[in-house]
Amino acid sequence: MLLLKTLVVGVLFKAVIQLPKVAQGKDIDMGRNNITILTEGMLFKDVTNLTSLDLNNHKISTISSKAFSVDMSQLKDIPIFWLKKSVTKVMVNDFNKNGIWDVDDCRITAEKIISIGNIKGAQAKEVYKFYSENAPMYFHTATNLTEWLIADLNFRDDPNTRQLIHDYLETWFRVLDLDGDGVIDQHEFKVFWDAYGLDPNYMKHQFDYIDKDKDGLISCQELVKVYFDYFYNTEENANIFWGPLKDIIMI
Ligand SMILES: [Ca+2]
Ligand SMILES: [Ca+2]
Ligand SMILES: [Ca+2]
Repeated sequence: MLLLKTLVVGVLFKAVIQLPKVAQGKDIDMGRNNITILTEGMLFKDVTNLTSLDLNNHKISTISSKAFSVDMSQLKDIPIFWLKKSVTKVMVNDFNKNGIWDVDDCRITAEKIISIGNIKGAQAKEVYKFYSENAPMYFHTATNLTEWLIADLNFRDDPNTRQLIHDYLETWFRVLDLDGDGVIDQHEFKVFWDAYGLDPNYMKHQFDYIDKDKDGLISCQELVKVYFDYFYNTEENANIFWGPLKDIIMI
């Protein structure tokens, strides 16, 4: 099995080097859940799952996990940085590992926030209520990542949703402001960061990135601004709202 993996990955490396469209991403790190995009049609997360590779067509035809596969033919005009951010947020939020960010994941998030934040009673109920409601329709209906991403993009581009998202974020801010003093401090931010299982090495970077006025606290306005940037901005920057971006390798 090990030999097969070595062989397949060796072939993949060769293919990556030979193909003209190599872009984005640094390398294929076997120890992490990286994402690979095939311009021909698929995106998936873990190269150790590859079982065969059709070199003539530059296609990987068999993978044991299709959790994060994406039909790129339907996402051709998507800026790659936005795609990276979007897939990263889905992977971070996909607690039940079905390849999309769905309402079940939202409920699991609530449980994690409540547990890690040691939240009790009525406040815990509020957290659960927030995460159980408010999800856009495609959190209920999307059946795969391609559908989810297209719906997310449409949701983003709908002029009517901007205010909705703004209101949603204000409510979310109050949920994350555990002691209700109107700001998110480092302890409260750590509850958020840990609940999503994000890499602790990047927490301070992102806290400081959100804390634009450098008073050591995150205001509602600061949080909304940075979340909006993550969702709407396609230009590359240092915003890692959902933790470090997953590597994407275009072949
Ligand atoms: Ca899920
Ligand atoms: Ca607070
Ligand atoms: Ca601040």
